[in-house]
Amino acid sequence: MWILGLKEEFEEAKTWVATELTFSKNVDVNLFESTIRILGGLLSTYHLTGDTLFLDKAKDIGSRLMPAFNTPSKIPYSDVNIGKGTAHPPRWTSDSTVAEVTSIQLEFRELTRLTQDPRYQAAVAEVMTQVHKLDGKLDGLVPMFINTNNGQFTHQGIYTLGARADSYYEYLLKQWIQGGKKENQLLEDYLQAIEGVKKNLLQKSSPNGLTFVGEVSHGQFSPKMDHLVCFLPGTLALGAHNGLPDDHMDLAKQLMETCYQMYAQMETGLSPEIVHFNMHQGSNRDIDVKLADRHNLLRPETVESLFYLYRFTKDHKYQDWGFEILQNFNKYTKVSSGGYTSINNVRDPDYTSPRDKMESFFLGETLKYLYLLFSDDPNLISLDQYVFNTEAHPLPIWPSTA
Ligand code: DMJ
Repeated sequence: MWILGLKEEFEEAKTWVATELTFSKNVDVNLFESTIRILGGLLSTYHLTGDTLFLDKAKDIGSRLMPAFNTPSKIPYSDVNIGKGTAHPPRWTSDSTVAEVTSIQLEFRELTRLTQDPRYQAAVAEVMTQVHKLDGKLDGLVPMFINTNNGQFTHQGIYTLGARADSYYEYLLKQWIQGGKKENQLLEDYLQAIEGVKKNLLQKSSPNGLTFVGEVSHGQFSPKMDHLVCFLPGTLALGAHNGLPDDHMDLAKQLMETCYQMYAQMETGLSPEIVHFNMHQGSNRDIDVKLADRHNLLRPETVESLFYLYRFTKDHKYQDWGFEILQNFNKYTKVSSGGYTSINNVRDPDYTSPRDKMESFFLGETLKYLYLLFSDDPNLISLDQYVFNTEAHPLPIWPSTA
């Protein structure tokens, strides 16, 4: 609301935060989701407005999430009771998700900088140090699960840039940027991972030669790509903007085209959750969608990447693609009583099968990135001053102390 200039609505929401938002509740929350959405949102709003109400609330939720790190390995549990101060893994396992434990760092590091309490940063830095040293990576690519008792990767052998691993890669680069590009280990792990992507996961589809990022499962390549992977063009472009190799930008542009095609080639012009690319000579279409994968959850990754690509290249085709996507969200997911909904089927314009569910990331990310994509003001959340957390909440790049 603040970024979009909705000042009246913002004041109303602020009153709600001041009078209604309380975290002393006997409720289990997910550490990752609460960090990126609530802690990240509060920290960001504090920076944009300068209002200490939001910092106080950020400190409150941040400290209530800390019991998650009390594990034998110091790799955090997935769930915390923010009222009782107890934490636990999901009922069926003692594993946590790799993307979840490695995508809370921007927020807790910032909380330490603002509060001067070193415990937040120390807890999340310990996770990065351990993950850096672990065996079981494939050329810098990480498995999807990590055990909270022994700190080792589990269910090894599957490598993806999609669900459960995605934002590990995003936060390597973004922590390096947040900290003023000094933490070399983060940069090295990021660069190695991108080489790992090129070597193991990158292929071209048939007949049109779209570059895509597949998965490796126990040594076998699978041409499966989650919509979640579409964060990667934006992240690669951000890296190139920060001095990383030019070929990262070339790859960003190729993958951006592919992510756009995941929308454009569907009957509704909206991407499904997962696609499979054809690699056989003579296939007549590049993209297949399995019945179970035809849903669209209003996810942000493609429009997020379009925003980065437009900011850095000024090529208007990225705005045009984003506008097409927005029009299709309006056509197929807008609800007459207000709001938008996830749909079950992007392949049938006459039977999209609405779910009656709108994820908060549609407002926090998808619409915010579309707004920023259509703005021609490079200073509206300058990418040289801010780094977006994985829920699209801008946090400041730390001022240089040198
Ligand atoms: C968001 O919560 C974040 O962007 C996360 O990194 C991935 N999943 C959703 C959006 O798709």
